[in-house]
Amino acid sequence: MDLASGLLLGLGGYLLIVTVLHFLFPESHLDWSNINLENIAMPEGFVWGVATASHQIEGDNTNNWTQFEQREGKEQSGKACDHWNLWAKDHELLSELGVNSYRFSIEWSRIEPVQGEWNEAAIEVYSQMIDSLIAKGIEPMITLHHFSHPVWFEDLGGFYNRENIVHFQNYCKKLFPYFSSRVRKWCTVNEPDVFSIMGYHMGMFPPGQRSPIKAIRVMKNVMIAHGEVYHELKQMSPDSYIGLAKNVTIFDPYRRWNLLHWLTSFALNYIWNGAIISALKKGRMYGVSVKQVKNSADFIGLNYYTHVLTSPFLPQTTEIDLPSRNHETVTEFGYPMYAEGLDRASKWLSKLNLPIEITENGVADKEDNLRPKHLKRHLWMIAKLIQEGIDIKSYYHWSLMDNFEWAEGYSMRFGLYHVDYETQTRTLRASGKAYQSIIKQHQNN
Ligand code: IFM
Repeated sequence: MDLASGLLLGLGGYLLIVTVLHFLFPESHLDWSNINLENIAMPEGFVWGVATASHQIEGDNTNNWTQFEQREGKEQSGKACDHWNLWAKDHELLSELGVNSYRFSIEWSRIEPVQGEWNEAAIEVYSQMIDSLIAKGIEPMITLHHFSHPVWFEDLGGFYNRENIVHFQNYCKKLFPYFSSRVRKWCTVNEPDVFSIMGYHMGMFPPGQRSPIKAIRVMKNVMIAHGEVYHELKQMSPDSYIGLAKNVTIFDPYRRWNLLHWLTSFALNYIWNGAIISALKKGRMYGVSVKQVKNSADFIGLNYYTHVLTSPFLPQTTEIDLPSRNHETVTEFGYPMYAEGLDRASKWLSKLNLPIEITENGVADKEDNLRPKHLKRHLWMIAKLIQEGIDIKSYYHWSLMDNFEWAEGYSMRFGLYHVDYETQTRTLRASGKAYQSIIKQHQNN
């Protein structure tokens, strides 16, 4: 074969591969102008919720995050939404919205501020919160670890050291019996993927490290912690409904004709998503056994925000606009609004044969220009998925109110309620009214 024929053959083979990939892994985009977003119909029994997390709203915490904020000279979380004092009023906001479930997290650093010393007063406050929700007809869903933990745990090396997992187990086992007769729904951990990649590879979360190898080790350990806690809590209360909240970010090749972009997307999809699914399904992750993770969930929580267009030049920070398709709207966080990805993420998670709870979905949008449309597109997508037979039980909007958005501080506003941090006034946004009215329509049907 001469050089020209060889080159032609190579080119033909390359084109064949990218064409096959293109059709095997389509990146769906809908023409939203032809879709009636005013007609969202969820089945009876669908759960309407909102979500928050302790460190983002409570205020005056002392944990790995406050330590990091000070050490790195970041914006301080400070009083946040002062929810620790204002929670009863915030529960009224939940009633005003009409939600029938509320996902929030318990701050481990309040429960066990010093290793082995339990703060009964803090447990009592959470207990009162639970009673208040139940009295309002709002079912609590509790997250046990949402990015923040005690300083002593961080100083021991946190989830980087496998031998520290037992401390997380002790905290969960201590807390659970106080609430398990009143609370059925539990998330062990929130977003093991974001927690480990942002903290150990991107350096934007505590402990601010930059090593992909460390990030993978931490993700594996967090999943082991989830598995251990799942089995222990199920033994204590078999009727509990326990899962974890998984952030599914979809990685699509930026240039669909570029094999390197495809390869990057496959690698990232595996590291971020595939490894966790494999852990839950097969008890294996990154080529090693994590047997306690196999079958360790009664549901899978899906936190869905966007897709990321990949090339080998990966961004090393979230503080830039990521690439997007020309027709896509870029949100304030710098990533595109892509409700079609919720369809793809849910169908892909449905391989686990578990009920799906949409434990988070929302958008940073100060002026609330995009949020009403964002909310309706995602709800429309869920209704479609349910009609197609995907077992989605609930939708928890992120977030009830503006709050401390981690590395981005207070600059990103995700709330259905606007928060004035000076006066701690909450004001319902147009998107909040839209959600309220969709919930009401369903209650009247
Ligand atoms: O605010 C976060 C939340 O804590 C975890 N999931 C994504 C949200 C928005 O970025």
